[in-house]
Parts: sequence; structure tokens; C-alpha cells
Amino acid sequence: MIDVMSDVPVSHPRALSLKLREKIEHYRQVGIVAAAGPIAHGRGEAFDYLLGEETPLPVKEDIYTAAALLLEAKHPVISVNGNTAVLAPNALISLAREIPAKLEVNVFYGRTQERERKIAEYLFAHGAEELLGINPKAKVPNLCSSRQRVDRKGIALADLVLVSLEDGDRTNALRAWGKKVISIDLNPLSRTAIDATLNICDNVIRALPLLEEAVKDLRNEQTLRQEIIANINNNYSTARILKFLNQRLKQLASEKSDLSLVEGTEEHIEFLVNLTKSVVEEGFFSTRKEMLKPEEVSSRLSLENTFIYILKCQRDLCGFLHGEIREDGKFYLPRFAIDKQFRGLGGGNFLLKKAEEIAKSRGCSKMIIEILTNCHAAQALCLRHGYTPEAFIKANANKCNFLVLVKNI
Ligand code: PTJ
Repeated sequence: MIDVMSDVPVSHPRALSLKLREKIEHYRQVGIVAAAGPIAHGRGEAFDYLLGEETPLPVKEDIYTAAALLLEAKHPVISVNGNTAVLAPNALISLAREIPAKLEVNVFYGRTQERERKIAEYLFAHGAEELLGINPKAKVPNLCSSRQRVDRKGIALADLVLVSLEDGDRTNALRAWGKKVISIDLNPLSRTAIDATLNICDNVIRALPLLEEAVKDLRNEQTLRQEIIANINNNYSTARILKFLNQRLKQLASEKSDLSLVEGTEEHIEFLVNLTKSVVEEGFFSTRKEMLKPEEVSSRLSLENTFIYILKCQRDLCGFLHGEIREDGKFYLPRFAIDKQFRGLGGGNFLLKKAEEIAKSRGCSKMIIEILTNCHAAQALCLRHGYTPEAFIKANANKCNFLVLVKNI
């Protein structure tokens, strides 16, 4: 096994990441990795951070789909460039054996026989038995870069090519040549990822072993494989990963947003009136609602069984909740609001949880929330928190209708 001397202490919290960098840099000096290889690696690291350095669930499904494609292909070929060879030599070889598929060297930068041979020898040293793509003679039509040169017994013949961690031109040209392409690319918006028959948005070091496991699982499942393949839709896969990233970033934003609640006092009256006004203007509170006049707010602050809390984002006042325990002993939330600038930071979740805590601490077992029917974000929030619609209040005179949502707590 070829190993690289490392300056990274094993106890370093990011030891694996730093060691992989060292490896990429070492093999750049050796001439296996291209000069641009460390830059490509850095881009991958950045995207992997956003994923949380774990294979997301929808990507695990894509990996199964990719395994089905590989097993159904007549001549599958795994294309290997400098970065992939160095990052995952054993996984590449093992996957190729398991399918079985051919391994073919195909590089973009500095394509000389010397570089091709260096990559091949590196993989032979890790146990590969055959490597195609050394001084190949066939050409991918309509492709100008060095990647155009492909092996007659490999990519030229292939009906499916697996490409990992690469620049954008070739996937399109391979598709136009009639081949299916599976890509492994951490950037879901790269041209390779978009043009592929299916992109696996994951780090090659995780994706290749998972792919091998999926190949083993689907080995004797031909009907299932065909069903899976019939439903391939790369755009949908891209949409799912973008949604995953969106939710993950929202979650991280809410964890970092430093939210807190304080009891409403006289010093918050101006804020309460102004926020109420602006939410009325947005059409999310009825004009019939109180809290638009300072004296009305003031009188509510001192009422027994009325709870007005202010939401703070760090030091900024950014929202409020107004809850009441009425004669029926249920906890009503006539209004809660968050300033436009501070939405999407988890404030809604925070306010609802707090309202339920207050309700429970006062012995209430049922929450009741009235929301204008056009206020979809607040309705969605309540539904996510387990509220169910109980009634619809038609209030035509004020051109507003309410949905009554309830939850037993
Ligand atoms: O060895 P060569 O000459 O064929 O050159 C290889 C590189 C990678 C230098 C070349 O193909 C290149 O410049 O690629 P790009 O344009 O930087 O694209 C690489 C893509 O792979 C980017 O979308 C990265 O986000 C993605 N990527 C980087 N690291 C990983 C990755 N995807 C999966 N796993 C990774 N570890």
C-alpha cells in the first residue's frame, strides 16, 4: 500500500480531511493528480460541508438506482481520472470487480502516455488486474478536450459510463453518443451533474462503497432493477438534493440565530403596535384585531391569564406571541407574528413551542389557534407541529376567513 507521510496529528478533529488533502497534493507532485486537482478537491470539500459530510437519504436512493443501471448495462465502464484514482483506489477496483465493469483511465489535463501509465500503475499497485485507456485510439465525437480519446474496448464500446469528480464537457458528448452516464459530483448544479442520466451528489469516497453494497443487494433482483430504472429522473433527483440542502441550511440558520423570549412589558408597546400594523398590511392579521392602539396593548399586558411574550433574535426584537386562557380552560393563541426580516430563522417553531409550554404549565390540555386562510406559512407551521383544522370561520364583512387549528397537548 502506498502511503503518504503526514504532518496531521491523528487526534486532529478533521484528520481525515487534512490527510486526503495531503494525499492529493503529494500525488500532484508525483504527476498522477493534475495541477488543477487540488482546486477541484477544495470545491468538493466545500460542497461536502454543506451536505454535512454524510450521504443524504435521497442520494442513497439515487445510489440504488445507479446500481440498477450498472447491473443492467451490457458494457459498463468506470472512468478514472487523477483525483478519483488517488482518493478511492480500492473502492474503484472493488466496485469494478463486483459489477463487473472495465476500468479506463481518462484525463483532461496533461494527457501523455506517461501520466496515463502513472495512474494505471498506481491502481495496479492497489490490486487492479486490467486498466484500459493507455494511448487509446477511438474518439468521442464532438468533444475537443483530451477526454475525447477513449479505448475501443472500453468507453467506445460502453453502453454506460460512470464518471466521477470531473469537469463538464464530456458527459454531454457521451450522452449525445448514445451512452448512459452516471456521475458522482458533489456539486448538484455542475454541468456534469445536470447532463448525466443520473447524478449521485456525494463524495466519491462514500459513494463508491455504497454503490458496491447496492450492487450486491440488487444482484438477483432483475425485476426490481427494471422497475427502478423505469423511474429515473435526474431533474427530480437534483430537485430533491436542492431541497435537502435548503432544509439543512434553514435548520443550521435556526440553530445559529440565537433566539430568546422575554415577557412583554410597557417598553415593548411601540414594537408590538408597529409589528401588528405591518402584519395587518401584509394581510396576515385581520384589521378587526386589537393591539393596534398603545392603550389597548397596555391594558392587555396587565390582564390575568393573558400572556404576551417578545421574541428576540440576539438583541433585536423580532416577533411576539399573544396567548390567552379563556373560560373554557383552553389555551388560545389569537396572534403570533415575526417581523419579515427575521422569518426563516426558526422563530415560528420557537414561539409555538413556548406557547405550548406556557399552556401546559397552566394546566391547559388543548391549544386553539385562529389563522387567516391566506396566511399559508403560519398554517403550514402549525400543521408541522401537529395541529389539525377543526373549523372554518367565515367573516365576509371583513373580507377575511379564519381557519381554526387545534392540538391536544
Ligand atoms: O485528472 P484530470 O486531468 O482528468 O483532472 C481532474 C480534475 C478533477 C482536475 C478535472 O476534471 C477538473 O478540473 O474538474 P472540475 O471542473 O474542478 O470539476 C470537479 C467536480 O467534482 C466539481 O463539481 C467538484 O465539486 C466535484 N468534486 C470535487 N471533489 C469531489 C467531487 N465530487 C465528488 N467527490 C469528491 N471528492
